[in-house]
Amino acid sequence: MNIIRPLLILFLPLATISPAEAHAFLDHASPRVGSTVHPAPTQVELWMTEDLEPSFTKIKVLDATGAEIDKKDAAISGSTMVVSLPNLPPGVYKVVWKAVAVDTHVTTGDFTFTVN
Ligand SMILES: [Cu+2]
Repeated sequence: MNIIRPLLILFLPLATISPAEAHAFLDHASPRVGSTVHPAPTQVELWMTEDLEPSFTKIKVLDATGAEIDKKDAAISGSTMVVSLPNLPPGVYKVVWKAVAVDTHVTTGDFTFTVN
């Protein structure tokens, strides 16, 4: 038991991130997470770590009041999702995403970017 316990602690984290359990997480985004950009972007694009199930994957861009300001034309292809933006005045915007990987696992996340 004295030997087995440390071994379990060592190998458990490796088991939970095996490829079969891979979920779609955000790899990188344009505009970049937390960035300040000028001029205002015309779209937000997310590159995920896994291929996405288009019918259930969602991306929204919200203004500081929480109102959705994207053009609701989200397009999902492979592991990327993109949505168009109107002319954005300076301010802080929040990107909210829900990704359903082709293995049906759901992940969600959000980040902000600033237009100045
Ligand atoms: Cu998964």
